[in-house]
Amino acid sequence: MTDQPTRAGFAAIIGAPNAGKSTLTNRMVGTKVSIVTKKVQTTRFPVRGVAIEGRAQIVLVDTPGIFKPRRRLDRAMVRSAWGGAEDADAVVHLVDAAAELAARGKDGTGADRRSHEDTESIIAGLKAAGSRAILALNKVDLVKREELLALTQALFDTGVYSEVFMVSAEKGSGVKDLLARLGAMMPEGPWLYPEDQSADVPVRVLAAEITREKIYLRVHEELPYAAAVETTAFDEKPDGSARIEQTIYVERDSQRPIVLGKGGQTLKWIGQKAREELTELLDRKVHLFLHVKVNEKWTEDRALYAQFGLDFDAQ
Ligand SMILES: Nc1nc2c(ncn2[C@@H]2O[C@H](COP(=O)(O)OP(=O)(O)OP(=O)(O)O)[C@@H](O)[C@H]2O)c(=O)[nH]1
Ligand SMILES: [Mg+2]
Repeated sequence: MTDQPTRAGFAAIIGAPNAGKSTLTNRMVGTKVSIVTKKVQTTRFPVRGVAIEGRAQIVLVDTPGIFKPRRRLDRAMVRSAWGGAEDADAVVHLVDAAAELAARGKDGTGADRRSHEDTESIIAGLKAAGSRAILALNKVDLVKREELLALTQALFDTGVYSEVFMVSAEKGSGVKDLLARLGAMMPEGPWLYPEDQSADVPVRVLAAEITREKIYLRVHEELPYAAAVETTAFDEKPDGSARIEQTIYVERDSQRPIVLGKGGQTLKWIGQKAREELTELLDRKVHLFLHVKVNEKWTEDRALYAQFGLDFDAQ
C-alpha cells in the first residue's frame, strides 16, 4: 500500500439541472459542501469538494446545471459549468435516469422533457469538444433495472462515453465504485489540499449558500429563482462566537413580504435554520443577522458575479 504513489486531480460533475450533482458531490465527500434543493438551477457557481479514495485525492467540481441560457446569470452559470469540465482530469456526466426514461416514454412531464433536451445538448457539447466522459445514471432507486438497459445502450451509442455507472446519489448505491474509478483516473502527484480539508469554498460564500438553501426550501413556489444572498460582515467575537450579517436580495417589491412572511415569521424561520446549520459547520456559537433588500438589478451587478467567480460577460 505505502509504496503506491499518491494521486491528485480534478473530477468535474456536469449534467442537466436537478440531475443530482450536488447530492453526489456531498455523498462522495462525505459531508455537505454544496446545497441541494428540489428546485432546478440551485447551484450557481462551481463548488469544490475534496474526496479521498485510498492514496488518491479527488477534487470534485460540482457545477451549475447546463441548460439553455436566457439571462445573463444563466449564461455565466452554464459557461462556468463547461469551464469546470475543460480543466478536469475526469468528467462525469450525471443523468437523471428517472426523468430521462419518463421523457422517452409517454408519461413525461414538461420538466422531464426539458431535462432530456438539456442532456441532449450536453452530449452535443461533449461531442464538439471531442472528449470522453463517464456516464453516471442517477436516481436508479426510482426506476426498474430492466428499463435501464435500453437507456444505457441508447446513451452509450452517442459515442461520447468511455464507461457507465449506475448510482443513487441519495441512497448511496454504486457511488463507491464510481469513486474508485475516479481515484484511478487521477494523475500521480502530491495532494492538492491538506488531508482534513473537505471543501474549497470561502466561508463567507458557504454561509451565504446555506441561507439561500433555506430560502429555497421555504418559499420556492413563490420566489422562483429571484433571490441572492451576500455575506456583508463576518466577525469573530472575543468570546469565540461568530457574528454574521447577510443581505438577501430580491428583484421586486412584491417579493419582500414573501421572504419576511406574516409578522416576519418566514424570515425568522430562515434565519433560525441557517443559524443552526452554521453553528454546526463552524463549530461555534453564531449570531446571524439577515436583511432583505430590493435590488431589481442584482442579476446585473458585476461585483456579485466576481464574488462567486462567475464571468459577468459570458456569452
Ligand atoms: N430519488 C432520488 N433523488 C435524488 C437522487 N439524487 C438527488 N436526488 C434529488 O434530486 C433533487 C436535486 O438534487 P441536487 O443535488 O440539488 O441536483 P443538482 O444536479 O445539483 O441541481 P442544480 O444545482 O440545480 O443543477 C433533490 O431533491 C435531491 O434530493 C437519487 O439518487 N435518488
Ligand atoms: Mg447543484
